[in-house]
Amino acid sequence: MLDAATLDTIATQVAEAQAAPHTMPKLTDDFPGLDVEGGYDVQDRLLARWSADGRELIGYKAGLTSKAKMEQMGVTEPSFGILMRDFVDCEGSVIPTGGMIHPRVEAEIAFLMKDELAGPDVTIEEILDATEFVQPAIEILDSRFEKFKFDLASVIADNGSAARFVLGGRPRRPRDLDLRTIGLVLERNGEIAALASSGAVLGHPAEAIRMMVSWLHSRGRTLPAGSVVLTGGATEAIPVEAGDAVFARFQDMGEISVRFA
Ligand code: 0L1
Ligand code: MG
Repeated sequence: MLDAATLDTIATQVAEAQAAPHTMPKLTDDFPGLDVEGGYDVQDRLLARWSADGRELIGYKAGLTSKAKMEQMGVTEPSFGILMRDFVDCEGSVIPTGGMIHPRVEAEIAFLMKDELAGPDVTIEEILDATEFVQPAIEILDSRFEKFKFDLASVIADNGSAARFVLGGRPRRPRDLDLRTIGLVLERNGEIAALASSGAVLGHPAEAIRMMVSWLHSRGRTLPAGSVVLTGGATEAIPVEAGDAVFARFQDMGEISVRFA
């Protein structure tokens, strides 16, 4: 376990790599004592700094929740991260890549919560009861690690590679859909880049929220009413560059498009 001063130093390195985007070696190279809990301690420090700067926490992301993503990244458990209001882009936006290192996109199902969830063991039924809407999302990831070489502790400290996200399509009541079998198609420049079913996310995307609430509980927190939750990409993440147009189709939930400039 790392001491508070070392965790502060890591948080400074991560915050700088995110703010004036540049790559860094995976954090465990320089800080071999960094473990998963330490990664979340770094996230807490990022949140404290961003909140002090007037930035607003609006929700949480689960990442690495599908087998495809776990295999792509060489990890065996999901990660969680924080979502700030200034990460949001509007549907149809033109997103500048200038402020990113190596952006990648993934299609995921977002949950908009109407009630708080708390405790070590909420059920899928309780999660569906607490959900106002489910909605299509595109997450734009930007890992700050050189050549995508990282481990779970490092990626957690980098807030799960969070950069931007877009909500779109049609908000739907969660019980009006079978959330295990929604087909997702991710297109880049008119070509199909990835296909998946929503059940690729832990069998049911609400399972990512079940694990998230348990993680929040372990850190003395809850999932507040009003939160946006990204449940994790069902496919692997697809690289994008300036000029690319990305279109994500979600069965019975509508579509989202974004362009990169
Ligand atoms: O949202 C996520 O699945 C987190 C992924 C973290 C690793 C990556 O940069 O792909
Ligand atoms: Mg994601």
